[in-house]
Amino acid sequence: MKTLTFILFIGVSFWAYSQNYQLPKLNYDFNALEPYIDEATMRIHYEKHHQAYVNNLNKALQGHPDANLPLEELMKNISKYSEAVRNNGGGHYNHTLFWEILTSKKNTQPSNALKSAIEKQFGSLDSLKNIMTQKGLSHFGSGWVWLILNAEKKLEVTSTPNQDNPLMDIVNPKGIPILGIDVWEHAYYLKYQNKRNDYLQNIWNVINWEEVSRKYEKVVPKNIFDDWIAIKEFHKVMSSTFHPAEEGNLEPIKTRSQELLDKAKNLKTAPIPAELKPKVNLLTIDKLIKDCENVNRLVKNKAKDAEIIKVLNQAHDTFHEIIGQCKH
Ligand code: MN3
Repeated sequence: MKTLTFILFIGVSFWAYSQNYQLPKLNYDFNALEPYIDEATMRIHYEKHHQAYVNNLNKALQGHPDANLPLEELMKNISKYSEAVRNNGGGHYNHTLFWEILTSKKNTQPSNALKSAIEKQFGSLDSLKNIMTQKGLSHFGSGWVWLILNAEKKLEVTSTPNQDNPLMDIVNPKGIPILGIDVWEHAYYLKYQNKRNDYLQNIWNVINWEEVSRKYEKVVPKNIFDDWIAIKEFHKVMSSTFHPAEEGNLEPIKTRSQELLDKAKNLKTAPIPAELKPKVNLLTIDKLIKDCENVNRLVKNKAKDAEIIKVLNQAHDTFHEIIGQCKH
């Protein structure tokens, strides 16, 4: 009996070991994306198509020394591997990302950082949706439409054939995908038949912008100035007075010392973003206000330039102390 248990144990372990790549858990029910993506499509797409990519990838890499590599690593050097690894590894990666960026939650929105990057690159969120929809419509045959961060970490809309993706070394332009739309017929045909346009219009109702934002911020770390408006405004005045002063031009600080002080005081009265609140030491903000009062007083009293520079330096150091606190 013991021997049998042991053999079973070895058997099961070996089976588990050989299944290096696994179907990821779906965070919602098959019917959660109705009516935009129907239950039957979701079930077949996930249980049959995605499962087949996983199984075939495991088969294609059986006994291969790279059979345990993280999926992203495989993608980056995909030219080293067989066609089967390319198609099924790509299929596994692409669908894993696809499930993550879909949600039943209504009206999710891009974070401030992603929103401003989208507006900078495409004008507006609506115009990005349009560009991606058009890209999907004009893509011939099976493939994917992507929102990527390219080599310059700028947002770009691209498409790839079959199960290729922008991480692959054979794809141009390369980048890190933060949103991918499956335009294979298996993604929409049961509900939409040949009407790819209707599918592409409707999918925006179930895009998880919170998850897309997380993916964006993994690549482009958040700048504290994005959310803390008061420090952004203080920084504007500080940098356009301090840097000229460093080069011997005190005109800006002499005309704006009152403004600098007001912006410092504003740090105390305007709200600090919730995630930064526990980090920022309010005593340091008091210190900054004091430093700026000193600068302003010396300017008003027409003190010597050297004295003004000395206190302005102090204010600049205190400002960086606050920035440092935010980063820890
Ligand atoms: Mn698919």
